[in-house]
Amino acid sequence: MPENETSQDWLEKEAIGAIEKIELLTVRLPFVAPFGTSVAVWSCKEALLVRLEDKGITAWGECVADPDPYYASETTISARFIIKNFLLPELKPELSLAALLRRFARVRGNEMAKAALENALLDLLAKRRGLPLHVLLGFPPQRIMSGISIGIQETVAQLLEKVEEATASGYHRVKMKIQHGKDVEWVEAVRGRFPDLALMADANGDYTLADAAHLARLDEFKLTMIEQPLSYHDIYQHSLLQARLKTPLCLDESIHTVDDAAAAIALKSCRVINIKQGRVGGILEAVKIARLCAAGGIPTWSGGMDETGIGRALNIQLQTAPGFTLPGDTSETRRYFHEDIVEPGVELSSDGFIEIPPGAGSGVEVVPERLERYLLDRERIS
Ligand code: OSB
Ligand code: MG
Repeated sequence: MPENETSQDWLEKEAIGAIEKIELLTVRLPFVAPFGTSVAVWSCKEALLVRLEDKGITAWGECVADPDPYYASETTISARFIIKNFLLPELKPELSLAALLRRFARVRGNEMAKAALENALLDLLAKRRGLPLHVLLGFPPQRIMSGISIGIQETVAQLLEKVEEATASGYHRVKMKIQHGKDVEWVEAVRGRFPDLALMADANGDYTLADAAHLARLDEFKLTMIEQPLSYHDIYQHSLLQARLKTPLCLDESIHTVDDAAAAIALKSCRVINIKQGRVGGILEAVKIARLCAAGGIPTWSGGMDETGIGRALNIQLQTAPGFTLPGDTSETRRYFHEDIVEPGVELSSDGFIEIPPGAGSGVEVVPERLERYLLDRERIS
């Protein structure tokens, strides 16, 4: 299906229709190893899931909010509150998805809550047609580039070991988390050992403009980018920092909407944007941001939130959209969990690429026994 006006008719014109059963679930899956960042160390993935059931079809959405407000202000509990009290009450069978999303716009912020419900509705609409989500969206299939995000380690030796494992697995690029005290020397060590590696660093907002000279010391290590060096809600100060650095900056936390992306591009706050569909209110907003970036000459990539297989599958489908020209944070299932709740899991092929799973919707199926094993609570809404 070509990406044109007619292929998107369903979005504006087709009614979502009745949905027999709507549930909110919370799961908690232990990580293979704790994931350290400058803002928090997470040892498990706790996620709010949206489950829709209709005429034998089950569709899923995953909210990327954590139980804590350390990466973003939304949490699993705030998202549940917003979905139950403000988003689901707007869901009427006669509305198209586009009309529903316009109603969601009245709710300020809360992009992670909105994305979770939009995820589930897109999965449902695609499964009703028996189409993979990327086909419904009008994007041709392609193999997806891989990337890995390595958390803050105790020692430089441990970091080098993790980078070694990642390169041996075939990842197309490696991201290392940095923070005050674990930055210049740590990047220098990795670059010294891996001279040709596509390497970037993510600070999760650990620095201020007063650190500009310190951050400029990273310029000599040929990083592909430095992600979110400054505050989670800043766009302007990043433009001042970018003017002082050779290394491209990439915004993550600061970008919640297509307007944020437009501001960042206009101000030259960054030369790359990390698009997390869960952080920007869903896949359709993510596609708009990718289009804007492509038009502005800003490469983009799909970030991750250590999602379960549900969210990761949606991130994979999203990367078929034009504009996703860089490897994202899409890694193999085994890098996160001993056991995930979906099949098939993500695996890298020998050349480091990821195949889009062939099934309808997101392409993955939740395995009931596994869901049961990691389930914290399950609430039927309607
Ligand atoms: O800043 O990109 C980030 C994980 C959780 C919260 C924030 C971030 C991350 C990652 C890992 O970097 C992404 C992934 O592997 O899914
Ligand atoms: Mg980041």
